[in-house]
Amino acid sequence: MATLTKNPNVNKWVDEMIALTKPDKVVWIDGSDEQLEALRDEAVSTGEMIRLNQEKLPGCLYHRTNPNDVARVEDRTFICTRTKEDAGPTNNWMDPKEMYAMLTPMYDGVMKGRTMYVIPYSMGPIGSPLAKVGVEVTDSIYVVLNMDIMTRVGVKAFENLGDTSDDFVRGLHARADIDPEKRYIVQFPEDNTIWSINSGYGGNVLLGKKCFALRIASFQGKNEGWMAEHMLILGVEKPDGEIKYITAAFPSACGKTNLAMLIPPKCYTEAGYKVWTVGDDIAWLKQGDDGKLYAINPENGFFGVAPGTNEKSNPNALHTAMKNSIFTNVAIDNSQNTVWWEKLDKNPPVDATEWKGAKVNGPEYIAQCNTLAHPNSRFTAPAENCPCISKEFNNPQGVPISAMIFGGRRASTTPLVYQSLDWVHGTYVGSAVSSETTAAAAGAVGVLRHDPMAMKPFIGYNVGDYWQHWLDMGKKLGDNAPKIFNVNWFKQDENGNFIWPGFGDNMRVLDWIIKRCEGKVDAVETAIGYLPKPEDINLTGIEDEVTPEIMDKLLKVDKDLWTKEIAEMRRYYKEDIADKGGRIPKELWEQLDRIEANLNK
Ligand code: GTP
Ligand code: SPV
Ligand code: MN
Repeated sequence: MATLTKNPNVNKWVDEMIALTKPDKVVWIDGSDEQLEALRDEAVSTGEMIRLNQEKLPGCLYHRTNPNDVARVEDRTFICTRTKEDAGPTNNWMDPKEMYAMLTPMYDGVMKGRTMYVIPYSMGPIGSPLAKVGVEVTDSIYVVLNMDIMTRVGVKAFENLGDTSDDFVRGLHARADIDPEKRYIVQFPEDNTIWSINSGYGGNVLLGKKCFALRIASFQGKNEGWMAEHMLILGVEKPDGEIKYITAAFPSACGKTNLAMLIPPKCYTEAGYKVWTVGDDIAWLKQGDDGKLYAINPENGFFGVAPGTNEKSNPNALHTAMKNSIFTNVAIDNSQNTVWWEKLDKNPPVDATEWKGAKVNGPEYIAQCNTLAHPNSRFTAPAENCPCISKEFNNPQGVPISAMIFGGRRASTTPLVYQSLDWVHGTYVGSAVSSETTAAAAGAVGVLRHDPMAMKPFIGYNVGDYWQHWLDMGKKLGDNAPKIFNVNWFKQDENGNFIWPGFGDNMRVLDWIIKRCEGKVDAVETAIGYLPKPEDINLTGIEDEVTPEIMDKLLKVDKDLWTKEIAEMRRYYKEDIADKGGRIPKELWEQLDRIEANLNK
């Protein structure tokens, strides 16, 4: 099939990829409904995808990945800059020449007997000055159909590129043998290039997402004066109609999709508050002509964690995924050919197919401590389905940001919410994010690890330079800089139960954050930042659950724990970052000194 663009840079690169991988057939994805429907039919006929109950789940498909291939693989993810120092201590690195030399034979002829799909796509609204173009070649229809939901795919994506520009990200993906020992997810930031092989799962292969929109884009953002962050974007509409926009960075599977689609408690909805979703995972941020910081969501859909999503926790996500969506590694309820996952409801299907494909008696199987759905099983759903999608979702200029939030899973130490003293301190707070690990990445779950700005797996260059870039952005923004906060929805009691109800009730914390931005509420200055006075968190309707004693625990700054926390940060900065080539700005060291001195006062 003929190429879809006159751009010689695109065509030359695609020809090179064809010569390397030697597919039997090449198909350019134009983005038309007919072409995509034909691909769905083909994937269903080969068994790659399963068509679900079309009455209950119209347009929905199911896909199961190899059980060895169910999450991002951070130990096999590389940033290949010319020098090791430029990749820095948080990334795996190899010399680009060596990496190309190692991978080229693996791709040689890898698509023989298969079809190569060439996917042009835009990250960001077509025509947006903040949008960027990518082209992914892949031998997976699953990738094509997911990219169609997650990005703006087809001929229209080339509009932004034009006929001569070379500014597009080149993504090469081949499934190969799904051999975990030969799996590589490799970014070459200086070449605008991504090579992925031996995986067929989500973030490893939907190259527009983490590989481009965070790893490559963070590198581009540093060079071009903007930011690519692992952040949701939401708008809080107040009773007077004004909408305040907030971003929040939490590590993978720590609540971004849930917060982005939050439904406020009754006392807020009745007063006229409403939350609108702009994005649930990634934000690209740039200073506007008026000096303020504006954010776009470069994505066009949601790749959300399925388990835990239900009519109570996140009805908006559930409804979003009820049509034209793809489900990966959830369970199938065979009696009606629908999907099920843990905590969807209290009635696991009796006649079930679990995520690995075995037919089981659901309840009995669960009783043996197995899960029907993989903990990192996901839905891929179009943003346009979302009942609370912001009317600014496609605004090419983005939305102005008033506050930025960091957070993570912390059983102790970190209070429910606090505000940083200023942008530099806020940058320190971001650098100090740590969180108990989840199933979103391969490896142990529940281990506390540092995850600066929730970007540890996604910073495409030296983490010290990344922190410097944050400081530089703050200088540029000056008085227009958003206020920076930290939250923790995951504080636990002695028995390991969460003491904050979370989900919709997180609105109560957003409310305080907005009032702080507007200068409408006081705070208590502590060594770690500004904390709410307990009476300033609205508990209407949950007074029984969140008693004054619990509120005390939620807002406590425990001197001993924080002294340990700061000591650990000092160790982290020195041993894990500075000693390993991380170029930490001196302003951040000074923050450590200041907090430590204040704790000892
Ligand atoms: P990625 O897509 O991996 O980047 O994840 P995410 O940050 O979007 O996380 P998501 O919103 O999908 O939430 C992941 C898990 O955290 C789910 O199991 C949720 O049920 C749980 N969760 C989300 N918000 C809260 C909360 O406020 N409190 C508690 N206790 N759990 C929450
Ligand atoms: C994450 O792990 O942060 C995700 C899912 O959003 S993935 O696209 O696989 O990275
Ligand atoms: Mn994510």
